[in-house]
Amino acid sequence: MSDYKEYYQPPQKEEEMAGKRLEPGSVWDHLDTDGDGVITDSEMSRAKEIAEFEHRRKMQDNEDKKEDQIRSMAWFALWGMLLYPFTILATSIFKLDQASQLIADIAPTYFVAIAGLVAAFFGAQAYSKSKTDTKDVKK
Ligand SMILES: [Ca+2]
Repeated sequence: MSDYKEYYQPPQKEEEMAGKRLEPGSVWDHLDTDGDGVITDSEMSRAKEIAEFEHRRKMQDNEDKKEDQIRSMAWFALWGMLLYPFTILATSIFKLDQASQLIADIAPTYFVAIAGLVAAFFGAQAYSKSKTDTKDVKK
């Protein structure tokens, strides 16, 4: 027991006697949800849960927006593909022979590129769908 007394250092400052305190206007003030001036472990863990939930929701929102963006891009590409022959038709109707020739020259490259883009879109869709499906099964 004498060993214990040798190593034990009683708290010196008044602050240490009173326990840990937050500075006035601390950014962690909001963690004290019941306003009793004490941030308990449960208040801490609840704040952490809320933060994680909000983060998850924000990620889902972002994912949603990204999917919408990709979908509208795929539609735009498909419409471009559908309307491409009509631009050739229109330029030849308006006797813009050079323009229609140039557009026709670009066509092979354009169609391959768009087909690749659309294929990548459907591939990515199928891949992410299969991933979420297996996730659901695991649950
Ligand atoms: Ca509290």
